[in-house]
Amino acid sequence: MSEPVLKVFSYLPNPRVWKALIAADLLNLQIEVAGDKPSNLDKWLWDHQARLLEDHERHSGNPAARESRRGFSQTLFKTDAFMLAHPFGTVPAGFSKDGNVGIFESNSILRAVARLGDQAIGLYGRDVTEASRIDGFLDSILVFSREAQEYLLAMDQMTTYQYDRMAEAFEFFSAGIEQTLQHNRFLVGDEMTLADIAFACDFSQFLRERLMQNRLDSVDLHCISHDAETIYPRTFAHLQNLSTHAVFEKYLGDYNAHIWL
Ligand SMILES: N[C@@H](CCC(=O)N[C@@H](CS)C(=O)NCC(=O)O)C(=O)O
Repeated sequence: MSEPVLKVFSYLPNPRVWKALIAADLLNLQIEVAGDKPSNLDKWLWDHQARLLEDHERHSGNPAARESRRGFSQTLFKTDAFMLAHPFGTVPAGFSKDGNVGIFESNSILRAVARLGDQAIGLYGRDVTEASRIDGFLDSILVFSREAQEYLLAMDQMTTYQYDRMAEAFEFFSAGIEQTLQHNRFLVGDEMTLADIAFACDFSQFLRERLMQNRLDSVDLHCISHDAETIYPRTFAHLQNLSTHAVFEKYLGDYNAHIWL
């Protein structure tokens, strides 16, 4: 087996990590992944040499102890070196293999993998304009997934404001994906690229809202994507095709099984 080209620390499993792992498999590269289930990440030292903390290290006087910012509610233990490498203090946290450079934002970790791989495979496009178009999709996917993150985290105290924002973001994003799939087999042209990988992982994560309908019942709201297959058939067919691709299936497993029931 070849040497890992990057290291990633995260809660696991995490669709945002799958992006990099899928790309790495397609490029025949290795990534070293460390982490634990979300509720255990407060037991870890967040660092390029992440490790489980000893019980006596887990106290508020530890210089690494920091208030969590987004998606966590516990005190987290992030070293100064981690914060230098990852100014926003988030996971997934990518690192160059020597640990000296932090790569943050899952789409940028994905880009890093593609840049480290064989360009002839075309995952990051065939020329500068294609690569820029892929970047455009990655940016749109990030905007969508940021809204989805806020929405999914608010599930137990949903407000009309939050719900309406998500509904609008979902409509805007899905309409764009549907539009482009009228002309291409993949999001950019007729070959799979980083755009398809990020789309599959982030769109799938948003669609977990369908498994949370009971939490919306109390505020008389219907999950936003119900019936979306009929409005955006190409988008859902694309997700289904990608989900059954052997490399995607390796990481997504039955994550999307609830969609095709
Ligand atoms: N858009 C980012 C999202 C990363 C993010 O927001 N991660 C959250 C967990 S979902 C985090 O690490 N929070 C750390 C904290 O709460 O301090 C990505 O795709 O990497």
